[in-house]
Amino acid sequence: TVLAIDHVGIAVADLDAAIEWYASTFGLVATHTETNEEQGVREAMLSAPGDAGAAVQLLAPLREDSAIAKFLHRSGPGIQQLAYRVADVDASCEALRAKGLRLLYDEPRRGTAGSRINFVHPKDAGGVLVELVEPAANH
Ligand code: CMX
Repeated sequence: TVLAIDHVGIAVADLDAAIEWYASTFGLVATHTETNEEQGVREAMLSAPGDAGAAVQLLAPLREDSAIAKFLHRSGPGIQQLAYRVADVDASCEALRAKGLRLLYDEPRRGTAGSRINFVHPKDAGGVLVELVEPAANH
């Protein structure tokens, strides 16, 4: 069961330039930045000041062979993923597998701020790369 829309992920070429652009254009504030070597990204979570709702996640590639670098080469900058927050990512993956959807990883991997994540293949989710996020606070 989905608890909330956690974030929308946007692929960008230059993280610092994008953080500055979102701040000066829309007034969004970076609340967290992080490097995730396994995912090959530098990332930032942005929110409107005082808003605890869904975040905008900026994703910049660390390496040419990363998913974000491939996305940028194919599609250019833009929305790369939609992330749903779930209470139990293992249970959610099992339920979706039982419906015949392909999950990208056999076991959840580490996402933002120690969360546990997995992805539904975009071809099984209406053309949208869907991320499932179990926040770290649940452990
Ligand atoms: N959204 C929608 N469709 C996408 C997509 C995306 N982000 N990425 C690829 N696709 C489409 C492609 O256009 C392609 O469609 P066609 O066959 O019609 O051309 C199809 O999916 C399959 O493409 P592919 O070349 O087989 O697969 P890719 O090598 O592009 O990999 C994916 C796609 C989703 C498996 C890969 O991006 C992946 O493993 N993603 C998960 C990890 C990730 O995105 N990490 C970065 C974020 C980290 C984080 O959030 O913490």
